[in-house]
Amino acid sequence: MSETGKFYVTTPIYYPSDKLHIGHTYCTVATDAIARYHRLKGEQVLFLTGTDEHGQKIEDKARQAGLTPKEFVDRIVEGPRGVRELWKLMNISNDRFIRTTDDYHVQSIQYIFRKMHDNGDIYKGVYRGKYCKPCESFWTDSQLKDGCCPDCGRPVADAQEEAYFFRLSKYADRVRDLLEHTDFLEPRSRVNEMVKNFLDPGLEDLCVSRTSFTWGIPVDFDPGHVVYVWVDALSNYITALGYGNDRYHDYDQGWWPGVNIVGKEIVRFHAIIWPAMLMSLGEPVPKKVFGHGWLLLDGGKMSKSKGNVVDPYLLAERFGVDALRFFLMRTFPFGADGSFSNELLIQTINTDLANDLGNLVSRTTAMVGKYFDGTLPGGCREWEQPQTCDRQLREQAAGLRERYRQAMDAYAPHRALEEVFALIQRANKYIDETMPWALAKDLPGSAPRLAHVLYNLLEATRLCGILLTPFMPQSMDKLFGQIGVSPQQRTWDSAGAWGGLSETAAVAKGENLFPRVDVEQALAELERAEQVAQGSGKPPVEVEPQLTQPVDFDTFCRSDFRAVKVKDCQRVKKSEKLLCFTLDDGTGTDRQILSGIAKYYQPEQLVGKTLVAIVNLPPRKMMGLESNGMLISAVHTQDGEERLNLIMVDDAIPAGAKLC
Ligand code: ME8
Repeated sequence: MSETGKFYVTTPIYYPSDKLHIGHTYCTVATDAIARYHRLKGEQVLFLTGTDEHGQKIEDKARQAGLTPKEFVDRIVEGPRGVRELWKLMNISNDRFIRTTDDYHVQSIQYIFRKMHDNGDIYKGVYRGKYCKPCESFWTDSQLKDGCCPDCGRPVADAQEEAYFFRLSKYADRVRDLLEHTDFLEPRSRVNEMVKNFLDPGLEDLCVSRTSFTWGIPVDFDPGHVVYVWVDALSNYITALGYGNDRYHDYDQGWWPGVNIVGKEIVRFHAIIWPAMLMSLGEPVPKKVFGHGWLLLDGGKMSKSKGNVVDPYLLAERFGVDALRFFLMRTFPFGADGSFSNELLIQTINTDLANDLGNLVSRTTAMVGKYFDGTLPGGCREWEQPQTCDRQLREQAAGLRERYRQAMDAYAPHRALEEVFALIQRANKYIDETMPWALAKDLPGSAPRLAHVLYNLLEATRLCGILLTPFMPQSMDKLFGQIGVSPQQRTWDSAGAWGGLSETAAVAKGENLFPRVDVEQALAELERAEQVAQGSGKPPVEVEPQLTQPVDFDTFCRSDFRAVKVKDCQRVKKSEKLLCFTLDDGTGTDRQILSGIAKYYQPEQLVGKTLVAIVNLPPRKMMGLESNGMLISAVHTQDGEERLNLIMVDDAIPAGAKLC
């Protein structure tokens, strides 16, 4: 049966300090698959992601880039190849995207801070301790590892300033109870880490405001202070529902508590500070915090500073979005660390997608086409004397949805996929056992048995397709098209029983869903693409697509292009766009051309330059002035902005020279 009810799930909100890498993508894809799974079951889902945009690190980076912090984060969040574009590319189905610079969030944070202050949980004191700037984390001496930040291993700095403190210590017992006696935090191994590393040594009160930088949310009753970035960031999970603001009203509609999916290094914030904040506010703690593992590269966590970032754009463009999504979920047990490599990615695509799933689909659809013209005869669903292999296939399929459900509910998408692939492998074995091509030799007498075998294969494929949809939505849509599955036959309910596919579905072998990847070639291509991306360090340039319609040669030759030298250039009064050029075109009479390029050039820059113009266009009037020709320039788009450059030629080319 479909499930009803509300399911609210979140990813962490990402720091827009650098480009996102495949590790960030891992977490978002996993949360997306979980959200899609709950939607498939018929639940109402609210899926939140976003960006965490305040803090000293961002302020410093913006300064280095010569931008204001807001301009800096806008670029990374909204700009080309930014955060939003990446999630769109990866087909992430978030219902909401929060930026901590959004006005409603700012309003809520001030409300939250004030509320905790007014109830006596926030007080003023002096902060003395160590601060790790890259991690935006305060540490006590006892928490440091070899005098350095225990998270990133980098040096920490002494810090002392007037600050507000949150009475975290007051909530130590309740948090311990929550961790030890409920299944609030999973996997369970993370509970032991929290208890041993943070609760057993004793929880100290937490410094929750700063005065030494300004890029944060001001404490409204003491504006010299900005709210500690983690208090600001963690609250996003409720401010995005409308807690403390009027923008949304979902908090009051029963969407909280939800499930927070996070990486293991930020479990500390989510499993200790976050529930304590909620307790102070008198609000329920999350239903669950799930701390997934890291994707490692060469044994270390991916990070830009280590120079081993793997660009999700390049990987998705080379291998396909669904193949990348699938690989991330299939290969790495969600709660544990895993070693990422391009070889492993290609191997998974070739083995699971091209060989197992791809072959099952292409062989089955090809045989239905070849032996039955794409439509099986009615009555093929059942067979009066099922053979052992028929029974085994159906039995394995029968329990699949339940095994898959258990795995997904335990936040083990890798296990859910393992179950689906076990059926795919069983179905491929069924082809070898039943040998449809041998049955086809005895047609038409063998038609009923052959049709039954092919029906079983289509039906097993349909069931797998439904359960793979949360992981590879676009490809499964194509697959359903090929095996003739209607929308009613793609539902969770219909995945629970054998025989949902209509016997006479229209089957059509289509494009190869998952082409095999040539390992050597793909690795070489990837390396080149990575070199280009890193070498330029800039977002790629976009140019207009080339016209394909030919122009006949004589027409082209009638265009008269000449070198022209700029004698004078002025802005046209009352026009923001136009420059008026006086040009030497070699005829001895000045030529006047108007060009809409004022936004790209100062007039005085152009005097004395030799440009290219087409000189035999009919005269045109603009702003009361006559223009005789057109200057030629090159246009492209970069950083989302259109750029224009006039074509300038060597001074050795005299005014009036014909260009051909
Ligand atoms: O932590 N493998 O943001 P963030 C797996 N703004 N996951 C990885 C990873 C890797 N190699 N690298 C990063 C923050 N992640 C805060 C969150 S939430 C209120 C505030 C995961 O951009 C990481 O574990 O540094 C985290 O869950 C997420 O990416 C965002 O990291």
